[in-house]
Amino acid sequence: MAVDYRQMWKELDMDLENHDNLCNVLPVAYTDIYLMQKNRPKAMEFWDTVVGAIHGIRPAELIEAQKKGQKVFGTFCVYVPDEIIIALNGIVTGLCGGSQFWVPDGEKVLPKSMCPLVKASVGARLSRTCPFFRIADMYVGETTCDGKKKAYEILGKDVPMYIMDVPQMKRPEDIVKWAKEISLFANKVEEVTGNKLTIEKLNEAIKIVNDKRRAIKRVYEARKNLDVPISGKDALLMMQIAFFDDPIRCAEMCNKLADELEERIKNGVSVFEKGAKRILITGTPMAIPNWKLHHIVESLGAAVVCEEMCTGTRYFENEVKENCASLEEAYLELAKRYMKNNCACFTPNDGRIDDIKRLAREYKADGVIDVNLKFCTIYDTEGYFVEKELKAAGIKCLGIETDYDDGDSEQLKTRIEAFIEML
Ligand code: BJ8
Repeated sequence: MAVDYRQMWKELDMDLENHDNLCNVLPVAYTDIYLMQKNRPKAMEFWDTVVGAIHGIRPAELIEAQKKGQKVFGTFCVYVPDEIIIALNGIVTGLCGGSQFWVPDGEKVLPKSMCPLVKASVGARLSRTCPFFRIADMYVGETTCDGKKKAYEILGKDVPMYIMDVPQMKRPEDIVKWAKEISLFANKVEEVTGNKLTIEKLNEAIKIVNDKRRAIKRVYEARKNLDVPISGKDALLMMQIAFFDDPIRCAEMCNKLADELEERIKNGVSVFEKGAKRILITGTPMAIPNWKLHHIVESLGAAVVCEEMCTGTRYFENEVKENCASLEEAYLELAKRYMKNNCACFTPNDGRIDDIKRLAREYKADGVIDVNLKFCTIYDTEGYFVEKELKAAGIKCLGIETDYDDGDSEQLKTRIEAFIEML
């Protein structure tokens, strides 16, 4: 029997009427985009259940944990080290908004010429229609792009907000600075949770997060195979939910999915027609429920085999050294790992171009789509190098700009179809 979460949402002071509007659109979109796919891995049933009650199951778990004294930290970026929060018995939940539904509420306080991810995140909070934004005891922001920095000032008027100062370059002194910033963050999380950080606890948390990375990596490894055992859409969904789920359960479910995919590979099972063109997508992150581009690409018969983005390889590649001897060593090791993320907010950011070329090779991509969320200046500008360098390497690339609205879907379809035909 379906559980009724209305009382929980009421207690979270959500706008129930408006939330109903959101709840009415999601299942229709999910059925069209996900459930109509043929030959999906059976293990995806877990993610179907999660999405089926996305504002119910996990929020209820978080509230239960809060009743037992745990604190929930909402984050917006893959530079924030989950390990610190987990080591202090806190819970991490992603907060990036991926739905057009929240954009108009964001636009009430933000310029229209801001990226939809920021507008949707602020809109989700201000419209009181996302339980995760209601539950989090503290939001953790970071100094990445200008839009986020300014939006955090607005959110910070509404909820307790802590900002991590991310360096803009990757010189050795920047890594040391980031290690210091991580130690300051640890102090803050200690204060909020009332717990004391020890190296034993931090080592345990490092292992938990590495295990999660390894499990997700197994799923991605399976996508390198010529018979692709999982659609890009399903892999993206697994990634998106990883930002919200309990890390141990996440690893368990991803490993289970990977087992099935490896079995499929042995049996030559593919979810795509033979000869389907293989596409690597790079660019700005795709927060749930932003499935737009994957859906368009795969509806045209091509296979998305990899995402070089924060909802993709940047989330799980590179592990943190385990079994550190002291907190200082662990902070430095965390800093080293997190600074291997290649976000366009860094200058220079050549590592990202190298990654795209490497991943295109590893995943045997026939072409790359560089996607930019409208008004994201940093990724838009970096697109110049992405296209130039890929061209020089003989890799076909299509640069596109889009947002959460479906208004440009037909136009995108035409461009992407022409690109796929040309591959
Ligand atoms: S590490 S990509 S998660 S900052 S799309 S809000 S950059 S204007 S999300 Fe990001 Fe961290 Fe970088 Fe990843 Fe700004 Fe661009 Fe919007 Fe963006």
